[in-house]
Amino acid sequence: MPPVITTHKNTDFDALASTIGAKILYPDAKIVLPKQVNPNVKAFLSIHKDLFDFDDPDQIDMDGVDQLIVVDTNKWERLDGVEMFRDRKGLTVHIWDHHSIEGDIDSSWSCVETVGATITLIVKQLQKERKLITPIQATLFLAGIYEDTGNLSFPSSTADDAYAVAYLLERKADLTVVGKFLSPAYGEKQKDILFKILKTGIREKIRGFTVCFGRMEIKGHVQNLALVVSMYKDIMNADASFGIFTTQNGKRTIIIGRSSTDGLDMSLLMRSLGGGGHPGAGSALLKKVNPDTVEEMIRELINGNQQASVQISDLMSFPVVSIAADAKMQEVARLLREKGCTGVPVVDKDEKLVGIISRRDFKKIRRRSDLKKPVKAYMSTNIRTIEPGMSPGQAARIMVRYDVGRLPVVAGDGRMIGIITRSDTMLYFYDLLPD
Ligand SMILES: [Mn+2]
Repeated sequence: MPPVITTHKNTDFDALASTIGAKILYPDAKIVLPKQVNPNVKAFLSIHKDLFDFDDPDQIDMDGVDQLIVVDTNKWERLDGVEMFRDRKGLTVHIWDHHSIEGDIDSSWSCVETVGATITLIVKQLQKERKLITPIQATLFLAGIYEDTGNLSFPSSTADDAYAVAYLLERKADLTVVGKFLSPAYGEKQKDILFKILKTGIREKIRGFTVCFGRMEIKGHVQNLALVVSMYKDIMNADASFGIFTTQNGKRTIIIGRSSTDGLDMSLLMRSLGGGGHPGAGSALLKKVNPDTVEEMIRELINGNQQASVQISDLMSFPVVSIAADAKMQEVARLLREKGCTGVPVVDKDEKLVGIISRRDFKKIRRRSDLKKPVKAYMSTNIRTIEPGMSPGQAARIMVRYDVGRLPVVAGDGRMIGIITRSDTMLYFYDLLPD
């Protein structure tokens, strides 16, 4: 009996490509696609369907099947049309997947690696077995990698994904076709919604982030709402945007979030609302809620979910070398020499930050006796500081905007509790932090 290849509901390009790729590895297998596929995949299939060998599930004798190949997922609940296999005795299951989250499908063999796309793993195997890939197959496989890795720009992308891309281009993958099917449909409906929320939405500062909220009642099914929310964020030049869409007279509310800052993790935020997603994108579906309440919940989550992501307090150095405001300039000179630094923060008796004194300030010294004068006479009081709960991204932005290499970290009561330098933030961005 032929094996069956299947994949997850709301099939995306990676999932579709992986079924076609798997069919080359398991030539006599039949492909069973879920009923629900993503809109852009549907558009692709409407043109290419005959070129690929899909099977009508009704035409397959499912009773005789003793091997199942699952690609791009490892959870039963994400499959569709293969329920009869769930408790089948003697069924051999192979899994090809790139999701690190553990699923509930027991496999006798699996190829699971955390690469950007499942099709990357399959392409690697095809290459190893020297299987022929046609230009159209190469095009579909490339679309799979590009969609899941954001054209190799998402942090989940790996060298293996890039090698697979190179190989597929060599096999004549067509970038024009890839671009055409990956650029999502932005139509009249989406445009109307975008214009409406641009007009009625609100933009505000929450915990230092620019966040905007757009709300709308929608009728019927609208595709690609996520694209609208993403464009909304870009046009408003915000760190994050939320679309709160109600349907059927408030029976259902879908919340879609997009974030372009590491300080606002959409997957954490949406998980708190019962949904999920990635750090940059997430969504949740709520029943019978007031949009006002939803907005308020999101505000509270943003204000409260600081512990989730890396904060300045995780990166800063402390204790900080500092000097008292009434210390003499000659003491400063000695301290700078000893510590080999270019400047030190100045604090008052209560450890409150009052200024910063650096080598430059010594230029203001005219005669020797000036060295006996107190630091507060020479220090600069125009200081940029940062709060411990802010994100490394915010620190980097302040450093770039004001051209400063170090930021004192000041707690709510004005006490200086640490300092963060350019190299601390660089370490964070280059992932050199110890776990
Ligand atoms: Mn995938």
